[in-house]
Amino acid sequence: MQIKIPDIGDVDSVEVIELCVAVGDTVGPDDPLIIIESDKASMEVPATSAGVVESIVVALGDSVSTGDVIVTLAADAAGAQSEPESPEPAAETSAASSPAADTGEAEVAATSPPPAASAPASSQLDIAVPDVGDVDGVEVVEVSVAVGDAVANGDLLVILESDKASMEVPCEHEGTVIKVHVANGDTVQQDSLLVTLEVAGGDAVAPAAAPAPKAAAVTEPPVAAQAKSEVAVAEPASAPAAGTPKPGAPVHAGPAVRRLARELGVDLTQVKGTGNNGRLVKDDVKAFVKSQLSASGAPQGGQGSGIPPVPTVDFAKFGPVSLEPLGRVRELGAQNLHRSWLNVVHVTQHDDANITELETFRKSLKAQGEAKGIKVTPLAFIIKACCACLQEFPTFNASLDAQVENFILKQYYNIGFAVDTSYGLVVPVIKDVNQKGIWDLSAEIVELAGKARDRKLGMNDMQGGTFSVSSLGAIGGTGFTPIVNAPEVAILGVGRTTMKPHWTGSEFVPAKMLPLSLSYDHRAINGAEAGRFVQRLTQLLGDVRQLVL
Ligand code: CAO
Repeated sequence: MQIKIPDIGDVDSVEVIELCVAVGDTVGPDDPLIIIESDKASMEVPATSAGVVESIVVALGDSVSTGDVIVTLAADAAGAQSEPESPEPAAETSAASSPAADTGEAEVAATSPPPAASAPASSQLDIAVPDVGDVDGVEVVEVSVAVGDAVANGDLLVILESDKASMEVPCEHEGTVIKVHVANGDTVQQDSLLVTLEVAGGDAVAPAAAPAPKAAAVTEPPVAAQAKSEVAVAEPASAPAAGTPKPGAPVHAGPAVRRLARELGVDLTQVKGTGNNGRLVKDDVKAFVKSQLSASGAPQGGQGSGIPPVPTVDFAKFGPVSLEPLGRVRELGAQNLHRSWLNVVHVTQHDDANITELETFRKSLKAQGEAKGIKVTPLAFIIKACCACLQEFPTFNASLDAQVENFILKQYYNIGFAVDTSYGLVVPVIKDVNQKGIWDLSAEIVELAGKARDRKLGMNDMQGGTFSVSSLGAIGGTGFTPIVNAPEVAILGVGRTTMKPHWTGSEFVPAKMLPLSLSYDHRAINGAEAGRFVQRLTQLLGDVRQLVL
Protein backbone atom coordinates (compact mmCIF):
# COMPACT_ATOMS: atom_id res chain seq x y z
CA MET A 1 0.00 0.00 0.00
CA GLN A 2 1.27 3.44 -0.90
CA ILE A 3 0.81 6.29 1.54
CA LYS A 4 0.66 9.67 -0.15
CA ILE A 5 0.76 13.29 0.84
CA PRO A 6 -2.81 14.41 1.53
CA ASP A 7 -4.34 17.57 0.15
CA ILE A 8 -2.08 20.41 1.24
CA GLY A 9 -4.33 23.02 -0.29
CA ASP A 10 -3.15 26.00 -2.15
CA VAL A 11 0.55 25.73 -1.38
CA ASP A 12 2.63 24.10 -4.11
CA SER A 13 4.84 22.07 -1.86
CA VAL A 14 5.81 21.52 1.75
CA GLU A 15 9.01 20.35 3.32
CA VAL A 16 9.62 17.00 5.00
CA ILE A 17 10.92 18.00 8.44
CA GLU A 18 10.78 14.72 10.27
CA LEU A 19 10.76 11.01 9.47
CA CYS A 20 8.98 9.18 12.29
CA VAL A 21 9.53 5.62 11.08
CA ALA A 22 12.26 3.45 9.61
CA VAL A 23 12.06 0.59 7.13
CA GLY A 24 10.93 -2.51 8.96
CA ASP A 25 8.92 -0.64 11.60
CA THR A 26 5.48 -1.94 12.38
CA VAL A 27 2.89 0.81 12.45
CA GLY A 28 -0.73 0.97 13.44
CA PRO A 29 -3.51 3.08 11.98
CA ASP A 30 -2.91 6.77 12.80
CA ASP A 31 0.73 6.27 13.71
CA PRO A 32 2.67 9.23 12.35
CA LEU A 33 4.91 8.43 9.38
CA ILE A 34 6.41 11.80 8.56
CA ILE A 35 5.91 15.44 9.49
CA ILE A 36 5.67 18.06 6.80
CA GLU A 37 5.75 21.79 7.21
CA SER A 38 4.71 24.79 5.18
CA ASP A 39 5.62 28.29 6.23
CA LYS A 40 2.49 28.42 8.35
CA ALA A 41 1.88 24.99 9.77
CA SER A 42 3.25 21.58 10.55
CA MET A 43 1.31 18.50 9.62
CA GLU A 44 1.67 14.91 10.54
CA VAL A 45 0.97 12.34 7.84
CA PRO A 46 -0.30 9.21 9.56
CA ALA A 47 -0.59 5.61 8.45
CA THR A 48 -4.15 4.79 7.62
CA SER A 49 -3.90 1.13 8.42
CA ALA A 50 -1.60 -1.25 10.23
CA GLY A 51 1.41 -2.60 8.40
CA VAL A 52 5.15 -2.82 8.13
CA VAL A 53 7.13 -0.02 6.52
CA GLU A 54 8.50 -1.47 3.31
CA SER A 55 10.19 1.62 1.92
CA ILE A 56 10.47 5.31 2.64
CA VAL A 57 10.43 7.27 -0.56
CA VAL A 58 11.22 10.70 0.87
CA ALA A 59 14.11 12.10 2.88
CA LEU A 60 14.51 14.92 5.34
CA GLY A 61 14.43 18.25 3.58
CA ASP A 62 12.58 17.00 0.47
CA SER A 63 9.85 19.18 -0.98
CA VAL A 64 6.66 17.22 -1.52
CA SER A 65 3.26 17.98 -2.99
CA THR A 66 -0.25 16.61 -2.78
CA GLY A 67 -0.35 13.03 -3.99
CA ASP A 68 3.37 12.31 -3.72
CA VAL A 69 4.10 8.83 -2.41
CA ILE A 70 5.99 8.94 0.87
CA VAL A 71 5.95 5.42 2.28
CA THR A 72 4.93 1.95 1.16
CA LEU A 73 3.42 -0.37 3.72
CA ALA A 74 3.09 -4.13 3.63
CA ALA A 75 0.55 -6.04 5.70
CA ASP A 76 2.31 -7.01 8.92
CA ALA A 77 3.12 -10.56 9.94
CA ALA A 78 0.18 -10.64 12.33
CA GLY A 79 -2.04 -10.31 9.33
CA ALA A 80 -2.86 -6.66 9.64
CA GLN A 81 -5.18 -5.71 6.87
CA SER A 82 -5.63 -2.63 4.88
CA GLU A 83 -8.57 -0.53 5.69
CA PRO A 84 -11.39 -1.33 3.43
CA GLU A 85 -11.38 1.97 1.71
CA SER A 86 -8.59 3.40 -0.35
CA PRO A 87 -5.07 2.08 -0.90
CA GLU A 88 -4.02 5.73 -1.03
CA PRO A 89 -5.58 6.89 2.17
CA ALA A 90 -4.32 10.39 2.72
CA ALA A 91 -4.95 11.81 -0.68
CA GLU A 92 -7.99 9.71 -1.34
CA THR A 93 -9.57 10.49 1.97
CA SER A 94 -9.03 14.11 1.39
CA ALA A 95 -10.61 14.05 -2.02
CA ALA A 96 -13.42 11.78 -1.06
CA SER A 97 -14.45 13.41 2.15
CA SER A 98 -13.84 16.90 0.96
CA PRO A 99 -15.45 17.01 -2.41
CA ALA A 100 -14.83 20.71 -2.54
CA ALA A 101 -11.16 20.48 -1.73
CA ASP A 102 -10.05 21.50 -5.17
CA THR A 103 -12.49 24.30 -5.54
CA GLY A 104 -11.71 27.38 -3.61
CA GLU A 105 -15.30 28.53 -3.63
CA ALA A 106 -16.79 25.40 -2.16
CA GLU A 107 -14.13 25.27 0.54
CA VAL A 108 -14.78 28.87 1.39
CA ALA A 109 -18.44 28.16 1.60
CA ALA A 110 -17.72 25.37 4.05
CA THR A 111 -15.42 27.39 6.25
CA SER A 112 -16.96 30.84 6.27
CA PRO A 113 -19.73 32.20 8.32
CA PRO A 114 -22.67 33.14 6.16
CA PRO A 115 -21.95 36.37 4.31
CA ALA A 116 -24.92 38.10 5.85
CA ALA A 117 -23.57 37.47 9.33
CA SER A 118 -19.94 38.15 8.62
CA ALA A 119 -20.15 41.16 6.36
CA PRO A 120 -22.67 43.60 7.68
CA ALA A 121 -22.92 47.02 6.07
CA SER A 122 -21.22 48.60 9.05
CA SER A 123 -17.78 47.76 7.60
CA GLN A 124 -17.18 45.30 10.39
CA LEU A 125 -15.71 41.97 9.48
CA ASP A 126 -16.03 38.84 11.57
CA ILE A 127 -13.28 36.26 11.46
CA ALA A 128 -14.52 32.80 12.37
CA VAL A 129 -13.05 29.38 13.00
CA PRO A 130 -12.47 27.57 9.71
CA ASP A 131 -13.26 23.96 8.99
CA VAL A 132 -11.26 21.94 11.50
CA GLY A 133 -12.24 18.49 10.28
CA ASP A 134 -14.12 15.97 12.33
CA VAL A 135 -12.87 17.00 15.74
CA ASP A 136 -15.37 18.11 18.37
CA GLY A 137 -13.63 21.29 19.39
CA VAL A 138 -10.30 23.01 19.22
CA GLU A 139 -8.58 25.04 21.86
CA VAL A 140 -7.53 28.65 21.50
CA VAL A 141 -3.89 28.48 22.50
CA GLU A 142 -2.71 31.90 21.52
CA VAL A 143 -4.52 35.16 20.86
CA SER A 144 -2.03 37.31 19.05
CA VAL A 145 -4.05 40.54 18.84
CA ALA A 146 -5.83 42.88 21.24
CA VAL A 147 -8.61 45.42 20.78
CA GLY A 148 -7.21 48.49 19.10
CA ASP A 149 -4.43 46.67 17.24
CA ALA A 150 -3.97 47.61 13.61
CA VAL A 151 -3.65 44.46 11.53
CA ALA A 152 -2.60 43.84 7.96
CA ASN A 153 -2.92 41.05 5.50
CA GLY A 154 -0.95 38.03 6.76
CA ASP A 155 -0.81 39.09 10.41
CA LEU A 156 -1.44 36.28 12.84
CA LEU A 157 -4.73 36.60 14.76
CA VAL A 158 -5.19 33.39 16.71
CA ILE A 159 -3.63 29.94 17.02
CA LEU A 160 -5.95 26.97 17.44
CA GLU A 161 -5.00 23.53 18.49
CA SER A 162 -6.67 20.15 18.64
CA ASP A 163 -5.10 17.19 20.36
CA LYS A 164 -3.11 16.60 17.21
CA ALA A 165 -2.69 19.90 15.51
CA SER A 166 -1.78 23.53 15.56
CA MET A 167 -3.28 25.94 13.09
CA GLU A 168 -2.68 29.63 12.61
CA VAL A 169 -5.57 31.88 11.70
CA PRO A 170 -4.12 34.80 9.82
CA CYS A 171 -5.75 38.06 8.81
CA GLU A 172 -6.45 38.69 5.17
CA HIS A 173 -7.56 42.29 5.47
CA GLU A 174 -6.18 45.55 6.66
CA GLY A 175 -8.06 46.99 9.57
CA THR A 176 -8.36 47.49 13.31
CA VAL A 177 -9.36 44.90 15.88
CA ILE A 178 -12.55 46.09 17.55
CA LYS A 179 -13.51 42.93 19.38
CA VAL A 180 -11.73 39.76 20.44
CA HIS A 181 -14.33 37.06 21.08
CA VAL A 182 -12.08 34.42 22.55
CA ALA A 183 -9.41 34.04 25.21
CA ASN A 184 -6.60 31.56 25.72
CA GLY A 185 -7.99 28.22 26.75
CA ASP A 186 -11.44 28.64 25.19
CA THR A 187 -12.77 25.71 23.24
CA VAL A 188 -14.27 26.72 19.93
CA GLN A 189 -16.02 25.01 17.05
CA GLN A 190 -16.15 25.61 13.35
CA ASP A 191 -17.73 29.02 12.66
CA SER A 192 -17.25 30.30 16.24
CA LEU A 193 -16.38 33.98 16.11
CA LEU A 194 -12.77 34.79 16.88
CA VAL A 195 -12.15 38.44 16.09
CA THR A 196 -14.11 41.35 14.66
CA LEU A 197 -12.26 43.87 12.53
CA GLU A 198 -13.18 47.31 11.40
CA VAL A 199 -11.90 47.49 7.88
CA ALA A 200 -11.02 50.68 6.13
CA GLY A 201 -13.87 51.69 3.79
CA GLY A 202 -17.24 50.04 3.46
CA ASP A 203 -16.38 48.42 0.17
CA ALA A 204 -13.87 46.15 1.84
CA VAL A 205 -16.70 44.18 3.34
CA ALA A 206 -18.67 43.69 0.22
CA PRO A 207 -19.90 40.12 0.46
CA ALA A 208 -17.95 39.02 -2.56
CA ALA A 209 -14.64 40.22 -1.20
CA ALA A 210 -14.48 40.18 2.55
CA PRO A 211 -15.16 36.92 4.32
CA ALA A 212 -14.34 34.49 1.57
CA PRO A 213 -10.60 34.99 1.27
CA LYS A 214 -10.31 35.08 5.05
CA ALA A 215 -11.93 31.74 5.45
CA ALA A 216 -9.86 30.24 2.67
CA ALA A 217 -6.73 31.49 4.31
CA VAL A 218 -7.49 30.17 7.72
CA THR A 219 -7.74 26.66 6.42
CA GLU A 220 -4.09 26.70 5.49
CA PRO A 221 -3.06 23.96 5.19
CA PRO A 222 -6.57 23.03 4.07
CA VAL A 223 -7.90 20.50 6.44
CA ALA A 224 -11.46 20.46 5.25
CA ALA A 225 -13.36 17.49 6.55
CA GLN A 226 -10.54 14.97 6.40
CA ALA A 227 -10.76 11.91 8.53
CA LYS A 228 -7.21 10.79 9.12
CA SER A 229 -5.01 13.57 7.93
CA GLU A 230 -7.33 16.25 9.04
CA VAL A 231 -5.28 18.66 11.03
CA ALA A 232 -1.76 19.88 11.14
CA VAL A 233 0.28 18.24 13.82
CA ALA A 234 3.17 19.97 15.37
CA GLU A 235 3.86 17.88 18.41
CA PRO A 236 2.76 14.91 20.46
CA ALA A 237 -0.75 15.18 21.80
CA SER A 238 0.08 15.45 25.46
CA ALA A 239 1.21 18.74 26.83
CA PRO A 240 4.11 18.87 29.23
CA ALA A 241 3.28 20.10 32.67
CA ALA A 242 4.21 23.70 33.20
CA GLY A 243 7.43 24.01 35.08
CA THR A 244 11.02 23.16 34.50
CA PRO A 245 11.64 22.34 30.86
CA LYS A 246 12.92 18.89 30.15
CA PRO A 247 15.40 18.43 27.33
CA GLY A 248 14.07 15.86 24.91
CA ALA A 249 10.54 16.13 26.28
CA PRO A 250 7.66 16.77 23.88
CA VAL A 251 7.40 20.39 22.88
CA HIS A 252 3.95 21.94 23.04
CA ALA A 253 4.07 24.86 20.64
CA GLY A 254 2.41 26.05 17.49
CA PRO A 255 4.04 26.70 14.14
CA ALA A 256 4.47 30.42 14.72
CA VAL A 257 6.33 29.80 17.96
CA ARG A 258 8.43 27.12 16.33
CA ARG A 259 9.26 29.42 13.45
CA LEU A 260 10.31 32.18 15.83
CA ALA A 261 12.42 29.69 17.77
CA ARG A 262 14.11 28.53 14.60
CA GLU A 263 14.83 32.09 13.56
CA LEU A 264 16.39 32.85 16.95
CA GLY A 265 18.20 29.52 17.21
CA VAL A 266 16.29 28.57 20.37
CA ASP A 267 15.96 24.94 21.41
CA LEU A 268 12.31 24.78 22.51
CA THR A 269 12.95 21.85 24.83
CA GLN A 270 14.88 24.30 27.01
CA VAL A 271 12.06 26.84 27.24
CA LYS A 272 9.46 26.93 29.98
CA GLY A 273 5.91 27.35 28.68
CA THR A 274 3.59 29.79 30.42
CA GLY A 275 0.54 29.18 28.25
CA ASN A 276 -2.29 26.85 29.07
CA ASN A 277 -1.05 23.44 30.18
CA GLY A 278 2.52 24.64 29.89
CA ARG A 279 2.18 25.50 26.25
CA LEU A 280 4.92 27.65 24.75
CA VAL A 281 3.94 31.07 23.46
CA LYS A 282 6.05 33.58 21.61
CA ASP A 283 6.72 35.60 24.74
CA ASP A 284 8.28 32.51 26.33
CA VAL A 285 10.77 32.28 23.49
CA LYS A 286 11.59 35.97 23.74
CA ALA A 287 11.95 35.77 27.52
CA PHE A 288 14.24 32.76 27.12
CA VAL A 289 16.46 34.64 24.69
CA LYS A 290 16.62 37.61 27.07
CA SER A 291 17.53 35.38 30.00
CA GLN A 292 20.24 33.68 27.97
CA LEU A 293 21.65 37.01 26.95
CA SER A 294 21.83 38.29 30.50
CA ALA A 295 23.12 34.95 31.82
CA SER A 296 25.94 35.06 29.33
CA GLY A 297 27.23 38.13 31.10
CA ALA A 298 26.76 40.67 28.36
CA PRO A 299 28.98 43.59 29.19
CA GLN A 300 27.31 46.81 30.25
CA GLY A 301 26.72 48.87 27.20
CA GLY A 302 27.97 45.98 25.09
CA GLN A 303 26.14 44.29 22.27
CA GLY A 304 23.77 41.35 22.53
CA SER A 305 25.24 38.30 24.19
CA GLY A 306 28.62 39.90 24.48
CA ILE A 307 29.85 38.15 21.33
CA PRO A 308 30.90 40.88 18.95
CA PRO A 309 29.00 40.43 15.69
CA VAL A 310 30.96 39.76 12.53
CA PRO A 311 30.67 42.91 10.45
CA THR A 312 28.51 42.75 7.37
CA VAL A 313 30.64 43.33 4.31
CA ASP A 314 29.47 44.17 0.81
CA PHE A 315 31.74 41.63 -0.88
CA ALA A 316 30.46 42.62 -4.32
CA LYS A 317 32.52 45.79 -3.94
CA PHE A 318 35.64 43.69 -4.38
CA GLY A 319 34.58 41.34 -7.17
CA PRO A 320 31.73 39.23 -8.49
CA VAL A 321 29.94 37.04 -5.95
CA SER A 322 27.08 34.58 -6.05
CA LEU A 323 24.79 33.15 -3.36
CA GLU A 324 24.38 29.46 -2.76
CA PRO A 325 21.93 28.26 -0.10
CA LEU A 326 23.46 26.04 2.56
CA GLY A 327 20.58 23.57 2.33
CA ARG A 328 18.56 22.31 5.25
CA VAL A 329 21.05 19.73 6.53
CA ARG A 330 23.95 22.17 6.60
CA GLU A 331 21.75 24.83 8.19
CA LEU A 332 20.64 22.47 10.93
CA GLY A 333 24.19 21.22 11.34
CA ALA A 334 25.40 24.78 11.71
CA GLN A 335 22.83 25.45 14.43
CA ASN A 336 23.70 22.26 16.29
CA LEU A 337 27.43 22.92 16.10
CA HIS A 338 27.02 26.51 17.22
CA ARG A 339 24.84 25.45 20.13
CA SER A 340 27.37 22.83 21.19
CA TRP A 341 30.26 25.24 20.80
CA LEU A 342 28.55 27.83 23.01
CA ASN A 343 27.22 25.42 25.66
CA VAL A 344 29.97 22.87 26.06
CA VAL A 345 33.22 23.68 27.82
CA HIS A 346 35.52 22.15 25.24
CA VAL A 347 38.94 20.72 25.87
CA THR A 348 40.74 18.42 23.44
CA GLN A 349 43.28 15.79 24.42
CA HIS A 350 45.61 14.41 21.74
CA ASP A 351 47.58 11.18 21.57
CA ASP A 352 48.85 8.63 19.04
CA ALA A 353 48.00 4.93 19.12
CA ASN A 354 50.50 2.44 17.76
CA ILE A 355 48.26 0.37 15.48
CA THR A 356 51.01 -1.58 13.72
CA GLU A 357 49.66 -4.92 14.98
CA LEU A 358 46.07 -3.88 14.45
CA GLU A 359 46.86 -3.12 10.82
CA THR A 360 48.62 -6.45 10.34
CA PHE A 361 45.61 -8.21 11.81
CA ARG A 362 43.16 -6.12 9.75
CA LYS A 363 45.01 -6.92 6.55
CA SER A 364 44.95 -10.61 7.47
CA LEU A 365 41.15 -10.38 7.41
CA LYS A 366 41.11 -9.24 3.81
CA ALA A 367 40.41 -12.61 2.18
CA GLN A 368 37.68 -13.44 4.70
CA GLY A 369 36.24 -9.98 4.22
CA GLU A 370 36.10 -10.42 0.47
CA ALA A 371 34.37 -13.76 0.92
CA LYS A 372 31.79 -12.15 3.20
CA GLY A 373 31.52 -9.01 1.08
CA ILE A 374 32.54 -6.86 4.05
CA LYS A 375 35.26 -4.22 3.97
CA VAL A 376 37.04 -3.73 7.27
CA THR A 377 38.62 -0.35 7.93
CA PRO A 378 40.33 0.87 11.11
CA LEU A 379 37.08 2.61 12.07
CA ALA A 380 35.38 -0.60 13.20
CA PHE A 381 38.24 -1.30 15.64
CA ILE A 382 38.22 2.29 16.83
CA ILE A 383 34.48 2.18 17.53
CA LYS A 384 34.82 -1.15 19.32
CA ALA A 385 37.72 0.14 21.44
CA CYS A 386 35.77 3.31 22.27
CA CYS A 387 32.89 1.16 23.46
CA ALA A 388 35.20 -0.77 25.78
CA CYS A 389 36.47 2.54 27.18
CA LEU A 390 32.92 3.84 27.63
CA GLN A 391 32.13 0.74 29.68
CA GLU A 392 35.20 1.36 31.82
CA PHE A 393 34.59 5.12 32.15
CA PRO A 394 30.80 5.53 32.49
CA THR A 395 30.84 9.32 32.74
CA PHE A 396 31.91 9.44 29.10
CA ASN A 397 28.73 7.53 28.19
CA ALA A 398 26.56 10.10 29.91
CA SER A 399 24.85 13.46 29.59
CA LEU A 400 24.54 16.26 32.11
CA ASP A 401 21.06 17.14 33.27
CA ALA A 402 19.72 20.61 32.53
CA GLN A 403 20.69 21.96 35.96
CA VAL A 404 24.20 20.49 35.69
CA GLU A 405 23.55 18.68 38.94
CA ASN A 406 23.52 15.06 37.79
CA PHE A 407 25.11 12.75 35.28
CA ILE A 408 22.56 10.83 33.27
CA LEU A 409 24.48 7.59 32.92
CA LYS A 410 23.33 5.48 30.00
CA GLN A 411 23.29 1.71 30.23
CA TYR A 412 23.49 1.32 26.45
CA TYR A 413 26.38 1.98 24.09
CA ASN A 414 25.30 3.65 20.86
CA ILE A 415 28.11 5.26 18.91
CA GLY A 416 27.53 7.78 16.15
CA PHE A 417 30.05 8.36 13.39
CA ALA A 418 30.28 11.41 11.17
CA VAL A 419 29.65 10.84 7.46
CA ASP A 420 30.66 13.40 4.92
CA THR A 421 27.99 13.67 2.20
CA SER A 422 27.42 16.00 -0.71
CA TYR A 423 24.60 17.70 1.23
CA GLY A 424 26.40 18.08 4.55
CA LEU A 425 27.57 16.22 7.60
CA VAL A 426 25.30 13.58 9.12
CA VAL A 427 25.88 11.31 12.09
CA PRO A 428 24.22 7.89 11.91
CA VAL A 429 24.32 5.88 15.09
CA ILE A 430 25.39 2.25 15.53
CA LYS A 431 23.25 0.83 18.29
CA ASP A 432 24.43 -1.56 21.02
CA VAL A 433 28.07 -1.57 19.95
CA ASN A 434 28.92 -3.63 23.04
CA GLN A 435 26.95 -6.53 21.54
CA LYS A 436 28.62 -6.42 18.12
CA GLY A 437 31.87 -7.74 16.74
CA ILE A 438 34.19 -6.31 14.08
CA TRP A 439 32.33 -7.94 11.17
CA ASP A 440 28.97 -6.61 12.32
CA LEU A 441 30.38 -3.16 12.95
CA SER A 442 32.17 -3.05 9.59
CA ALA A 443 29.03 -4.09 7.74
CA GLU A 444 26.96 -1.51 9.62
CA ILE A 445 29.43 1.29 8.96
CA VAL A 446 29.24 0.63 5.22
CA GLU A 447 25.45 0.27 5.30
CA LEU A 448 24.80 3.43 7.31
CA ALA A 449 27.36 5.49 5.37
CA GLY A 450 25.69 4.33 2.14
CA LYS A 451 22.25 5.24 3.42
CA ALA A 452 23.59 8.62 4.53
CA ARG A 453 25.03 9.38 1.11
CA ASP A 454 21.81 8.23 -0.60
CA ARG A 455 19.75 10.39 1.81
CA LYS A 456 18.00 7.29 3.03
CA LEU A 457 18.67 7.58 6.76
CA GLY A 458 15.58 7.48 8.94
CA MET A 459 15.17 9.34 12.21
CA ASN A 460 15.84 6.15 14.08
CA ASP A 461 19.22 5.78 12.36
CA MET A 462 20.35 9.12 13.78
CA GLN A 463 18.94 9.02 17.29
CA GLY A 464 20.03 7.68 20.63
CA GLY A 465 23.77 8.19 20.34
CA THR A 466 25.84 8.20 23.52
CA PHE A 467 29.27 9.04 22.04
CA SER A 468 30.54 10.02 18.60
CA VAL A 469 33.54 9.38 16.41
CA SER A 470 34.62 11.66 13.59
CA SER A 471 37.17 9.97 11.36
CA LEU A 472 39.11 11.99 8.85
CA GLY A 473 41.62 9.15 8.58
CA ALA A 474 40.91 8.42 4.95
CA ILE A 475 41.37 12.09 4.11
CA GLY A 476 44.34 13.22 6.19
CA GLY A 477 45.42 15.35 9.10
CA THR A 478 47.44 14.83 12.24
CA GLY A 479 44.88 16.11 14.72
CA PHE A 480 41.88 18.38 15.05
CA THR A 481 39.39 19.54 17.65
CA PRO A 482 36.05 17.85 17.02
CA ILE A 483 33.01 19.58 18.49
CA VAL A 484 31.18 17.53 21.10
CA ASN A 485 27.82 16.36 19.78
CA ALA A 486 25.81 17.72 22.75
CA PRO A 487 24.08 16.49 24.84
CA GLU A 488 26.79 13.84 24.59
CA VAL A 489 29.88 14.75 26.60
CA ALA A 490 32.73 13.50 24.43
CA ILE A 491 33.73 12.82 20.85
CA LEU A 492 36.79 11.17 19.33
CA GLY A 493 38.48 12.72 16.30
CA VAL A 494 40.64 10.38 14.22
CA GLY A 495 43.45 11.54 11.94
CA ARG A 496 45.45 9.71 9.28
CA THR A 497 47.76 6.85 10.19
CA THR A 498 51.39 7.60 9.37
CA MET A 499 54.59 5.62 9.75
CA LYS A 500 56.72 7.13 12.51
CA PRO A 501 59.81 6.12 14.48
CA HIS A 502 58.64 4.58 17.73
CA TRP A 503 60.98 4.18 20.75
CA THR A 504 60.59 0.72 22.30
CA GLY A 505 62.85 1.48 25.25
CA SER A 506 65.95 0.21 23.52
CA GLU A 507 65.58 1.17 19.90
CA PHE A 508 63.55 3.08 17.36
CA VAL A 509 61.31 0.93 15.20
CA PRO A 510 58.96 2.00 12.41
CA ALA A 511 55.37 2.02 13.65
CA LYS A 512 51.99 2.90 12.23
CA MET A 513 50.75 5.68 14.45
CA LEU A 514 47.09 6.70 14.53
CA PRO A 515 46.41 10.27 15.74
CA LEU A 516 43.52 10.54 18.20
CA SER A 517 41.88 13.74 19.44
CA LEU A 518 39.35 13.41 22.25
CA SER A 519 37.21 16.51 22.81
CA TYR A 520 35.21 16.47 26.02
CA ASP A 521 32.91 18.66 28.07
CA HIS A 522 35.09 19.86 30.91
CA ARG A 523 31.99 20.41 33.06
CA ALA A 524 31.45 16.64 33.05
CA ILE A 525 34.96 15.27 32.72
CA ASN A 526 38.18 16.47 34.19
CA GLY A 527 41.53 16.38 32.45
CA ALA A 528 42.89 13.42 34.41
CA GLU A 529 39.86 11.32 33.48
CA ALA A 530 40.23 12.28 29.84
CA GLY A 531 43.92 11.42 30.01
CA ARG A 532 43.11 7.98 31.44
CA PHE A 533 40.41 7.41 28.81
CA VAL A 534 42.77 8.21 25.96
CA GLN A 535 45.56 6.18 27.54
CA ARG A 536 43.27 3.14 27.75
CA LEU A 537 42.08 3.70 24.20
CA THR A 538 45.63 3.72 22.84
CA GLN A 539 46.37 0.54 24.83
CA LEU A 540 43.36 -1.25 23.36
CA LEU A 541 44.14 -0.14 19.83
CA GLY A 542 47.77 -1.13 20.38
CA ASP A 543 46.69 -4.65 21.34
CA VAL A 544 43.21 -5.40 20.05
CA ARG A 545 43.31 -8.89 21.56
CA GLN A 546 42.32 -7.17 24.79
CA LEU A 547 38.99 -6.30 23.24
CA VAL A 548 37.90 -9.91 23.46
CA LEU A 549 38.83 -10.33 27.10
N1 CAO B 1 44.44 6.28 8.48
C1 CAO B 1 44.78 5.84 7.26
N2 CAO B 1 43.90 5.28 6.41
C2 CAO B 1 42.61 5.18 6.82
C3 CAO B 1 42.20 5.62 8.08
C4 CAO B 1 43.18 6.20 8.93
N3 CAO B 1 42.86 6.64 10.14
N4 CAO B 1 40.89 5.39 8.17
C5 CAO B 1 40.50 4.83 7.04
N5 CAO B 1 41.54 4.70 6.22
C6 CAO B 1 41.54 4.13 4.90
C7 CAO B 1 40.66 2.91 4.83
O1 CAO B 1 41.29 1.76 5.31
C8 CAO B 1 40.38 2.84 3.36
O2 CAO B 1 41.52 2.36 2.70
P1 CAO B 1 41.46 1.05 1.79
O3 CAO B 1 40.35 1.30 0.81
O4 CAO B 1 42.82 0.97 1.21
O5 CAO B 1 41.15 -0.05 2.73
C9 CAO B 1 40.28 4.31 2.97
O6 CAO B 1 40.94 5.03 4.00
C10 CAO B 1 38.87 4.83 2.81
O7 CAO B 1 38.13 4.55 3.98
P2 CAO B 1 36.58 4.91 4.01
O8 CAO B 1 36.40 6.37 4.12
O9 CAO B 1 35.92 4.24 2.86
O10 CAO B 1 36.06 4.16 5.30
P3 CAO B 1 36.15 4.56 6.83
O11 CAO B 1 35.54 3.40 7.51
O12 CAO B 1 37.49 4.94 7.26
O13 CAO B 1 35.22 5.83 6.99
C11 CAO B 1 33.30 7.22 6.90
C12 CAO B 1 33.85 5.80 6.72
C13 CAO B 1 31.83 7.17 6.57
C14 CAO B 1 33.48 7.65 8.32
C15 CAO B 1 34.08 8.18 5.98
O14 CAO B 1 33.88 7.80 4.65
C16 CAO B 1 33.70 9.62 6.14
O15 CAO B 1 32.66 10.10 5.66
N6 CAO B 1 34.57 10.38 6.82
C17 CAO B 1 34.40 11.82 6.98
C18 CAO B 1 33.94 12.16 8.37
C19 CAO B 1 33.93 13.64 8.56
O16 CAO B 1 33.58 14.40 7.69
N7 CAO B 1 34.34 14.07 9.74
C20 CAO B 1 34.45 15.46 10.03
C21 CAO B 1 33.30 15.82 10.87
S1 CAO B 1 33.50 17.39 11.61
O17 CAO B 1 33.25 18.38 10.39
